[in-house]
Amino acid sequence: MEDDLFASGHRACAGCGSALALRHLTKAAGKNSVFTIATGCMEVVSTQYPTTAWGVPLIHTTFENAASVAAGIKEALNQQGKEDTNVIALAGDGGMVDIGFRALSGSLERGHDVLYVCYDNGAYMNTGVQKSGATPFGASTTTTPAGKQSHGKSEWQKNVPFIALMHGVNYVATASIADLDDFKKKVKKALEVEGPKYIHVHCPCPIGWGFDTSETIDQGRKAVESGAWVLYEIEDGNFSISYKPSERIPVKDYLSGQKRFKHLDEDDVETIQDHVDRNWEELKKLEGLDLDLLKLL
Ligand SMILES: Cc1ncc(C[n+]2csc(CCOP(=O)(O)OP(=O)(O)O)c2C)c(N)n1
Ligand SMILES: [Mg+2]
Repeated sequence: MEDDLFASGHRACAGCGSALALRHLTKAAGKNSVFTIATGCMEVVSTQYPTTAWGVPLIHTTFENAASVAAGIKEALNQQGKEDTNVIALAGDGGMVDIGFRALSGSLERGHDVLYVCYDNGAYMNTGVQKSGATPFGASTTTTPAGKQSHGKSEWQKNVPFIALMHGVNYVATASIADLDDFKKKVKKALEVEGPKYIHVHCPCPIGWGFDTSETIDQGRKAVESGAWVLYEIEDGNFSISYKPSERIPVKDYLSGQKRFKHLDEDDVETIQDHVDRNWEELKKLEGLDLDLLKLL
């Protein structure tokens, strides 16, 4: 039995995909791990003094510097001869893709032996569902509200896994709470790799996305089955898709179950379907290619 190092009794909402991700991330990483966590839902729900859900050491950083603090911890542990302790920097999409991006980039560049994990619930959920660089196109958020003039967010997502790769990172992966075995396998594999590594895990949020709390896994699965979220890994520059649905379901089946997309008209859905199709075809072309090329200047 794996230890439960992110214990129940925390204050996450029912059906929280991010809490599930943390539970399995900590299980996969094991006891000999130190975490940093940026401000965000997962920190807020798990660390109210004098309680904690954490069975491993955790430092709550500011919103923007989970990656830098993790880098400092790693170097300090090395000085103490504790090279084999896993150091993991954790942040939400706001904290990793946007506001902590500079710290992430600097830490990746310096090459610290740290695993960076972004739990991506698609918006700044803790402060009331503001859009982030990871919010999908068309999603209604409190800062991209759908209405007469707006069909939700008008930009596509920022591709941080590939940006991480281009820093020279030797292990990059995407994951989803819809496939926890795949996620845990990737965490374990990443922790075996020397140097920086990056995992981006897709975590449906019932409150921000607008679906019933019983549907979290189902929403995550529909994202993967439609190709709206693609599971892949890049090991030493070798790209591979981790799961290929025998037949992708229409992206409409994924979008239609969520209130954040309910305003989309047929043209919007077609635009998203075209984008998903193109993304899928382009990613398939990368299989078998050596993406080390992307790391060269
Ligand atoms: C510099 C700074 N700006 C803004 C905030 C307010 N703030 C706290 S949590 C949060 C949202 C976090 O979003 P994300 O990283 O996506 O995590 P989530 O809450 O979605 O889990 C914001 C904006 C802050 N704490 N510090
Ligand atoms: Mg978020």
